[in-house]
Amino acid sequence: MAPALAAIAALLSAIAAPTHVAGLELEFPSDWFPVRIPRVTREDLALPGHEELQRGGAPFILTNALQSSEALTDLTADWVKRKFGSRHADLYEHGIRDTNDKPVITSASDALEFVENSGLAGNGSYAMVRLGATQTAAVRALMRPGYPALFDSDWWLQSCLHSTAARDNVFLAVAWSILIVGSDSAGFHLHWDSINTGTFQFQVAGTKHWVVCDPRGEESFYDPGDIDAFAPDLKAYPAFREALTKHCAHVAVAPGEALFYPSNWWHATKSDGATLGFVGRTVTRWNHKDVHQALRKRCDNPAPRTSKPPPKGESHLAKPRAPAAS
Ligand SMILES: O=C(O)CCC(=O)C(=O)O
Repeated sequence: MAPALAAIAALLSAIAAPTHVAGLELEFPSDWFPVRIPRVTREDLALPGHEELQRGGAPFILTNALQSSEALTDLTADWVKRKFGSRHADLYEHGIRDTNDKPVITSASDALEFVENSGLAGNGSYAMVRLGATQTAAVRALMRPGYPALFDSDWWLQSCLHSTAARDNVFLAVAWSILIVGSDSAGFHLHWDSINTGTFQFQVAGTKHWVVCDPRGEESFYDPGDIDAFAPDLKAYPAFREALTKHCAHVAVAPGEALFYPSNWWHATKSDGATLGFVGRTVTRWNHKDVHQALRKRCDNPAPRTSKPPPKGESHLAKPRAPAAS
């Protein structure tokens, strides 16, 4: 074949070939997920030219987030049980596939035990252990050196909430800081996080797949929980093709890495193997006014967080629903 024809044939076959995601047996058409999320080291992040990332203005992956820290060896499910076993955890027995998956509130020990056993049975479940300010500090201590300044907004909370008890209340009420333990294939449906913070997740164990979508495309995202972002039903949700081909990224975050995304970015996840992550929220120059407003609004109008009104006929005496995880 003439070289020009061979080049065109190679190009056409590259365009037609689906992108194979190892491990999860996921295959995506090659025109999906055009958004690129930069991968940077801690050293890169500090360099001039990375100001937008340093300030939390765009998503990125920190590739050596846990390098030389104790977290990779010491922050295990057993450590979580030993340190925080008697704290409350939200157990999602089937993961969080849509907004109907509600948590069972139980002890962290029982939740982690459930997740371990569900992994052995081949089912994806999630345990989320909400941490107060003191527990968060204990986890962060395992992540030094090199904990990025962007992921620490204690200074902001301390300037508004003067006691540890008040900060703990906010931490627990809005899931400011959580340990999230999943079994293979556990995931979270496509959604955005409440109260407008930026969010980061350190991947401590296992690999987690993420679909991360720019909110400028949210007209095509439908409602949180409608779409399985890893296997979307484009017949039922045709506008989501626009999301897939223009506004979303797919990334796999490996142990030792951390993903950051700014406020309002939509995201969905799937665990590849057993996973353990440390999730935190953060306040940046882009979002601090909105976070302040959102927290005030919650204090002025402390209503239960339900995305939908109760079905007709549901008794007002029905068991209250636990708040959603994020
Ligand atoms: O880790 C996950 O599976 C999802 C976490 C998440 O979506 C969140 O923290 O908002």
